[in-house]
Amino acid sequence: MTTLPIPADPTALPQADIGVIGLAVMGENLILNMANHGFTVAAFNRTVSKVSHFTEGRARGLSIIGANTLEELVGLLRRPRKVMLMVKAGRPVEEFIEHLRPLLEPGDILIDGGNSHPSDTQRRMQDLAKDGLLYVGTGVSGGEEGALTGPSIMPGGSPAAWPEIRPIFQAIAAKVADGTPCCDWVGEGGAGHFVKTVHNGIEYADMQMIAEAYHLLRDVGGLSAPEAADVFREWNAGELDSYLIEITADILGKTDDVTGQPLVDVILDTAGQKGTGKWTSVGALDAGAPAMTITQAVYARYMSALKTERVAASAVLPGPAARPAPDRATLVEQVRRALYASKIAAYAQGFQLMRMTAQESGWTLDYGSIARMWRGGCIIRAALLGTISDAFAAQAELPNLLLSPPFVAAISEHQQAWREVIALAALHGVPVPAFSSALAYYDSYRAARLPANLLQAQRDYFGAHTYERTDGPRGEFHHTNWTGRGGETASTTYNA
Ligand code: NBP
Repeated sequence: MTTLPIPADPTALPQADIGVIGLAVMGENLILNMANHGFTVAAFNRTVSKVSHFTEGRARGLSIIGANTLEELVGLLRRPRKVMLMVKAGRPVEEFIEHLRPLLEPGDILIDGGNSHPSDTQRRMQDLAKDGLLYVGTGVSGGEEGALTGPSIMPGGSPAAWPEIRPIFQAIAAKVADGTPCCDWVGEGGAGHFVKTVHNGIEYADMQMIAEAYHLLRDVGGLSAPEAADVFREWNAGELDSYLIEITADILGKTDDVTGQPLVDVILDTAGQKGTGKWTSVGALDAGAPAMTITQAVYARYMSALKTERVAASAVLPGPAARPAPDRATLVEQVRRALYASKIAAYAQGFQLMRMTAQESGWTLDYGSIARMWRGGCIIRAALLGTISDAFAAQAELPNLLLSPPFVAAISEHQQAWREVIALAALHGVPVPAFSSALAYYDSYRAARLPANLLQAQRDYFGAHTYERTDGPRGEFHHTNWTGRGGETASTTYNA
């Protein structure tokens, strides 16, 4: 990291409530949000020219003070000093911590508001505690607009930091209708960044499910983008009410200035990613949590990136014979129901993953509070989160959201359409990996008897991995000499 060798201003007084490093889209807008709420903010950026560009531009006339060096930034801060990093995750965060560490004193607070990996946050918190420094890893969701007008903020780390940063964070966070801020303490160590990671995993699933609904409307129903925009706008007035449905209606209604066609039709069908969906999936695999729909959404982006191969394969691989589609009104309503039911299953997976990881990590997560934090400001904000927060208020230890009475009722009302839409998609050759994995999750979770008895028999057959019997106590393992050629020795039993 290089900073210009401009000396710290010796006349600078410690007058700022917080320092923010990173003047890209998130940092700039968060700083403006803080200043708009009466806080004085010191600002710094690796490329120092961006500091004066900001203070002389968008920040002009506001309580925002530019710093040309880290020393100057630290010198501007009231004690305990609070420094928030809004930079690219990974190496940049590591380097800023290294540079700031000798400049800070015990009790000072370092906050990482980027999308860092929870295990990095956990490690950094433990390491900085050796110098008496408090560390907070916080998820910030809501993109550019949220950062400016009210994001959802999910802080975790050193608990002693929370009373110090709470007034700033809760002031700038989004508020739900009753005024509750979409920001509360999540838990120790990497808990805040973990919850943000799961938020992003759910976001991947939500976006993929919406894309599949659009694909069905387009390729089975024959709807144009503006027609689909009207459908999404209508859906947004009902139980699907959410930010992502709302912006989808806007996107589908937008015309390309160059061609005059719907803009969405001229956008190449390859999706990028910054990795948080993959982290959620890897975390789910590590925790043994079946977050199937979130993982399918990650795979769907990988598949979309194979554009050249897909185009070549489309000329070779046969699809199903053409068949009539249901009438438009029926299709639209069935897809709506399938989308809502799939969404419930995807959120259930995210909350199940959080519960399983929290147990392993020793965190006490408040799931109702997490749902409330996601009700405003963030990308997955949705009316559904109100029902989720109520479900945990009614039963804090709810093992799975699918079991909550309002969701039992919603799925029993929608499941027929859900099944028919997935069958229809298969018959028309339209891939719906998120919809179908969500239904598979639902059907697996409600199955009192899965075919894993056969898997276990196969494992015992070739590897003497033993099995438990339906007519015996749990934990009692048996081995069968299936072929008469094997011995009686069983393999060690463990879960891997
Ligand atoms: P970026 O993720 O694009 O990061 C830009 C900032 O990182 C700039 O200040 C840049 O300094 C600095 N930086 C880079 Br890039 N490489 C650096 C290095 N090697 N050493 C020091 N600084 C370096 O900005 P963003 O989109 O505002 O996101 C900031 C954080 O918030 C990220 O972790 C991101 O994942 C997270 N986030 C983003 C969004 C979003 O919607 N964009 C939403 C939620 C969370 P420079 O100006 O000198 O290049």
